Amino acid sequence: MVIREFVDEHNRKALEWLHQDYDHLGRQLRRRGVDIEPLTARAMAFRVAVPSWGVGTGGTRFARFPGPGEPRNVFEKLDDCDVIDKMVRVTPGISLHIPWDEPESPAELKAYAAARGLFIDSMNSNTFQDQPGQERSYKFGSLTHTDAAVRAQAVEHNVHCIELGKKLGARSHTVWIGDGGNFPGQVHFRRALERYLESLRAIYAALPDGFRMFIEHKLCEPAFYSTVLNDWGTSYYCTRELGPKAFSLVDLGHHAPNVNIEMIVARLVQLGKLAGFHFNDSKYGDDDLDAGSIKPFQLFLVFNELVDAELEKVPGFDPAYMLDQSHNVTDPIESLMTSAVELVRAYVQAHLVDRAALAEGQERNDAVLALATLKQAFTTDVGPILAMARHRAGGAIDPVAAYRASGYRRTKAGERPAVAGGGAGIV
Ligand code: RM4
Ligand code: MN
Ligand code: MN
Repeated sequence: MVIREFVDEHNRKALEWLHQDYDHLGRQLRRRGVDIEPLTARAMAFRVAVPSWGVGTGGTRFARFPGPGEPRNVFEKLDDCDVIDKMVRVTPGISLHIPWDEPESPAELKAYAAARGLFIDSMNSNTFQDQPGQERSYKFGSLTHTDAAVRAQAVEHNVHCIELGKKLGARSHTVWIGDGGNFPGQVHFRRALERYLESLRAIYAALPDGFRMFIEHKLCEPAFYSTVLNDWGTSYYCTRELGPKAFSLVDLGHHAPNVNIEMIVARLVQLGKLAGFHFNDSKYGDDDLDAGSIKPFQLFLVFNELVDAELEKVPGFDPAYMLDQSHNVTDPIESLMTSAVELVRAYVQAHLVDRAALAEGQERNDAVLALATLKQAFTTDVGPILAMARHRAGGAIDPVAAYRASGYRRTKAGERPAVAGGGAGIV
């Protein structure tokens, strides 16, 4: 299966129209005093990591409906990630989940990724499930468990992830915990947080130079009454207590509906503790939908804050962009490509914001001018810029159409008969 051939064939058909659209948009932007070429260069330079667990089909609390040709091990997951990157050209980094992706030989896995132009970007620990043969259970928590022996086991697993990450060339380790309470009174809030910090300190001590630790808050799920790391403020407190290698990660699906996430982003930027993102979208909870599918304006506003910080050169500003999705009803490859494209869209649109006009609106308390300035950028169809960027980088002008035409999923359905427990999907 030579993906490149399908991309080229598809692009040949679409290229003439793309040139027309791109030239037209270029003329429109020039009238606004904007040069299209630097925007295209920015679109080409954007990067977001793909989650290994995202290339499998997820499920709900009720059922999982496996899709055809799902990857059955980490190598097959990388094959799917490779297709995504060949199409969209912005996703060479991969986030791994341990032990779902535990390699027998880290060197072999690293080489397998490198041979495809991919690399392991980030590690994720899993202390929200019990693994076969595991000595102590996480049923009542892991890093915050009342039993010190369970906490030690969870710490050890995280240290193992960091050690493995070093061998794989990863640059960060993300800790998300399922710890919390289902009933009022079940968990002593203050003591649980103290235990959490104590465990995190032990993990933090294992970080090599240049390796960052991200902690990820979540307001509910799997425990529905309370979680230990419930919000960004608690997360900020913990990362500040831990030290300069600890940062607070924002997963867009981990907040209550209507929370002003772009403002949380601005706060964490200002406080020097923004780790980066798990991008996805949601209507009610941790829905893990494709980025920008429910609230594209929110996604744009998040990027507006990020680009503002980038242009202002805020010291230490270096966020890690990662996707974190689970797909119940779509082909995971199509969903992940779509999300990656939507992020580049929001990023380029945020670069279109007339910052001088916005500042003027803010200084003069002119809310109409300020909002209109943002809306002008948000309503500009930057599709031709994104498509041209992909084309110039050797990717697909229309990734989903090219992928469908390639028959990749059909081929894999024949090659990969289903197995149980492939470590795909969930939450
Ligand atoms: C959690 C969280 C984590 C992810 C797990 C699978 O809700 O978003 O980032 O690793 O799900
Ligand atoms: Mn996440
Ligand atoms: Mn999540």
